[in-house]
Amino acid sequence: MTKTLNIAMIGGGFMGKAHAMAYASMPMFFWPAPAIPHRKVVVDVTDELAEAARQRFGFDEASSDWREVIARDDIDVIDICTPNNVHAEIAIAAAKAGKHIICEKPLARGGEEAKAMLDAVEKAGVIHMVAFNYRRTPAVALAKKYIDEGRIGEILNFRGTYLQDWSADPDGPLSWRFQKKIAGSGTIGDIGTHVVDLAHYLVGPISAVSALTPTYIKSRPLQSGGVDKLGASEKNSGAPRGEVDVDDEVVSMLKFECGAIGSLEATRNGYGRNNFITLEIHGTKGSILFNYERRDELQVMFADDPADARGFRTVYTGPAHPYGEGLWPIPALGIGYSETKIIECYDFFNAIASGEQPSPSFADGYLTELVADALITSGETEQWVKVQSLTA
Ligand code: NAI
Ligand code: 4PW
Repeated sequence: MTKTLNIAMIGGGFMGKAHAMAYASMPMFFWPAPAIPHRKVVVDVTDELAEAARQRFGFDEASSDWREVIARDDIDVIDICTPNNVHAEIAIAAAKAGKHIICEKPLARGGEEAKAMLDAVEKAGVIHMVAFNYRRTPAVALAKKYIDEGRIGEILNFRGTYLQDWSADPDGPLSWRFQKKIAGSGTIGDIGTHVVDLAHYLVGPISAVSALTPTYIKSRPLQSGGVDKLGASEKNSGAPRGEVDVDDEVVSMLKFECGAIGSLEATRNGYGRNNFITLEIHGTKGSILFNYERRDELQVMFADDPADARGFRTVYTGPAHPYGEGLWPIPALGIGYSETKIIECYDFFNAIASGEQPSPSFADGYLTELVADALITSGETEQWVKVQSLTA
């Protein structure tokens, strides 16, 4: 009989929707499931918001008090889907209560908070995961497989981009993503950390950065509600404006511990770009190219191909590739954002069932925060900055 684990999900916004869908779908894709996620309680800031989330996302109960929920004996997993400012407080309380934890990215507002979270989960001995879901795209996991098998040789260069345009309009509201006290940083933490996670996953730890981190739009109209609609909410040029105190864009050169070099670019102000995550990786025996907007495909070039057949080929991910056993029966039926969250849920529940920490764990999330800190410092000083070592 497959075990059932009770989930308390804190935060019923965009990620609340994605995680609730994953809990419902995971056993439908991956069967037998490592455990059945049961949507027990959803928490939001008011009773009204929590009740709306309960009805919409299929939870048994609603609450506006996450502390009370964490203290309950019948909750096995705490899922943190709130803005970044409360990740640490909730995760540390959940660890102390002995709950397994999945926390949305970025893990925290910087290295110091992330370290406190890591210490708490390690002390408690619970399973912990940070929700960098893009590495769960089957084509990205396939790139990792090729790299681990040495199919493209030693990695020389990693180029990663994450380009969007939802914040390019200066009259887009001052949501929590533009406030340092809530988000920690701007583009760096919000989407740059996804690229850092992908770089760490595919190439290994980043050791130094040299970044530029401009803020283009210095003020935005104040927003009434708390939920961030990512530029889709009302634009109100007449409303009182508040200061933007985070970066709009980051462009950085990278050095990796393994000796590879690379670059990272992330912006939310790049008109025409939507969720343009691209990875181009050159090795001594071949190259890999991935574009999330064509996420069923991995472009690969192997240098030992016959001379008359050299060039990038397109591999469509399917049953022969990572996670293919649980997804769709033939390639190119279509992997979506939801599938990355379903796979993430599967890996998290596998970790709980096996007792082995998943990746990315809070340790990985902490390392990513150290790179984010280095990017911020480098942007402020316009100098190369070494990433603090995990063991320092
Ligand atoms: P959102 O603004 O859509 O929703 C946040 C929800 O949390 C709201 O319902 C809000 O009322 C609630 N909330 C705020 N403070 C709370 C508290 N103290 N207790 C209980 N509920 C609280 O935000 P979104 O987009 O869902 O982002 C949440 C987190 O997920 C952030 O850390 C963000 O960086 C991350 N995220 C990750 C994505 C990914 O692809 N992995 C995509 C989007 C967001
Ligand atoms: O984590 C990221 C976000 O905060 C995302 O994956 C996309 O950009 C969607 O929302 C933002």
